[in-house]
Amino acid sequence: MKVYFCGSIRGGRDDVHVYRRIVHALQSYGSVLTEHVSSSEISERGEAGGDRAVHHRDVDWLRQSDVVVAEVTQPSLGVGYELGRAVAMETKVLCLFRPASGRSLSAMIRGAEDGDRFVVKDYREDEVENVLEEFFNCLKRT
Ligand code: 6K6
Repeated sequence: MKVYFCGSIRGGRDDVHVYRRIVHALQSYGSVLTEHVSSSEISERGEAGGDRAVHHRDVDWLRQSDVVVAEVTQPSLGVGYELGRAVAMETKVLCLFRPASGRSLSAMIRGAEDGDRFVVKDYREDEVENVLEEFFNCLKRT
């Protein structure tokens, strides 16, 4: 299974430790095409290389993916864009949001929840492995 993980880069890197934990857990379900998003080597300025190349490579990976998992607590234009593209491709999406952050999730993400292809899950950081296990178990049954 190919998994596309989304997390904020230029939107801010405060949650990179959470991304690392999620990517580590995701690797037990399949191959994570965007492991670099969880790397502390990538700063808010992003990795080296042109923006166009990054965009085209990432959209290509999105097309190849069986499932998209996004950590959406830190708002990010890029993550929102990837989620919109994933919906258009009819790819299964899991959005993970931490209410303990004190933030309020965009209505365009929360409101896209359909309990099937687009799932939004509120969680605490220490629950993330269980949340992913439940999601991938359900995915296997569909
Ligand atoms: C390009 C040139 C210099 O820096 C960059 C940025 N590097 C990126 N590399 C890989 N993926 C990226 C990059 N920038 C954004 N993304 C994708 O968008 C990732 O898959 C993230 O999920 C999402 C983050 O978007 P922003 O808007 O927070 O950066």
